[in-house]
Amino acid sequence: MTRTLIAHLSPLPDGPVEVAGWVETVRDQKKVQFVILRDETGVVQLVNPATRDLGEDASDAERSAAALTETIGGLAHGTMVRVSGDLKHDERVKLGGLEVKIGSLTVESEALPETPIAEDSSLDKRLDWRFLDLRRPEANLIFRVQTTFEHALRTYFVDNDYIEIHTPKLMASASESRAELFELGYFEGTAYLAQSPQFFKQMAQPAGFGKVFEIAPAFRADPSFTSRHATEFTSIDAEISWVSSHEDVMRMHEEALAAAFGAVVAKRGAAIEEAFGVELAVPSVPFPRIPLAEARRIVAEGGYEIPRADGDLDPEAERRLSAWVKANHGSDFVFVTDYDSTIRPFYHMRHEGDASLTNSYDLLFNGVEISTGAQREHRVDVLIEQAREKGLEPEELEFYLDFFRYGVPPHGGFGMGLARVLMLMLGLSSIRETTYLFRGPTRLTP
Ligand code: AMO
Repeated sequence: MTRTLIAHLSPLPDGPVEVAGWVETVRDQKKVQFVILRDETGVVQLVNPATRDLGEDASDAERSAAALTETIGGLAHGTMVRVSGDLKHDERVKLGGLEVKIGSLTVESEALPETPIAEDSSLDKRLDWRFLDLRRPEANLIFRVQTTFEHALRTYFVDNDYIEIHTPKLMASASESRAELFELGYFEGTAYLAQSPQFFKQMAQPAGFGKVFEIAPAFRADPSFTSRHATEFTSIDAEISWVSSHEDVMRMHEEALAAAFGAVVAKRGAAIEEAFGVELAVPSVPFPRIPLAEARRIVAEGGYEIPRADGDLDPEAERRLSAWVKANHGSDFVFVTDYDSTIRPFYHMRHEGDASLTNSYDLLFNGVEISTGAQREHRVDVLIEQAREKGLEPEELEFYLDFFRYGVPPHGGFGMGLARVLMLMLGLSSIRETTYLFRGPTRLTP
């Protein structure tokens, strides 16, 4: 008989079934035993009439029933078992109105009797035992939501004629700030882990690919221990040709997000509300757009002083701006646009006629930055000048600068952290919860 997933038991008629999963609890009573069995889809109650204290003249059937009783009585939490039995619908059973009467039970893999984590374990301890932590249905749901979200994004990109690319994660130079660069020995020389597919997704533009996307790891040697930073994270990147400004990028970005949220709400909305108490809505587009200068004003008028008046919004300012946007525009999302060129990388295009501002944006969702996007500078002479201004040596960037010497369409794109989107979507407090295996300054295992 083939195994039935626990969530698929309910519509089946009473009769023989096989289920498999891990033991949550055993209630071993004198005359009857109950096992709560969980698999990746749900829980079901198993029942076995106990057979004990056999006399000398017990039959073979009685002896095997007694052996089954003993096995069940000794099952530790987490033990993986396969069970054949009889499904019976019974309204009196609190757990889903059904139970399986055990016919035979095979222990496939025993668990040690003491589970190393409990419900009240610290997040760090849970991450030490991530494979056990992930057995929680809420944790399982996070990654089902992630799957739906990513799938919907991919569908959006594919339906809109994007090409999916896979760019190398070993690089000869930095692509973002040099301060956050992982360096590693590479035969006789040095290589760096890609901080972003920035240069290579841009390369797809002179390559004539038009629209590209990538969902892949990015690495940052960021020593911080905040709830939103990891040293390795999954980055969702897109880059498109023939944009007139960052407005074209934002339009594509919000459309992709609305489509992906739509899919998550439709497929997982009810489960999300039940597990996390979050009533997820499909965001309406366009998202509000607020130039950074105005965002700073709004935050200042609200009584908060940004640490560096000409710098980026800090986390508190992001929270305050998002609260203002929610109150005044009813949106959980906001594009903060037109960043000063002093706080943007050399490859961002600057405003025509005002080089102090860039054609760029950050996207905030529920108070936290989830993405950066921009139109890129595609005029090679301007690009070289901007690189020099940022203290970069054009010689180090020759391979990148070559992309702009043989014809390149105006282009732009964005990078977005997957774990951050999920954290904010589900109202969780750290990307450690929404990353399958978190990597930080002091965490390289499991
Ligand atoms: P940026 O550096 O702003 O832009 O990164 C884009 C998005 O990636 C996520 N992110 C991170 N997530 C977890 N841990 C980190 N250490 C981390 N660093 C970044 C955030 C962030 O908004 N090349 C540009 C994008 C572009 O212009 O296309 C870039 O990488 O969600």
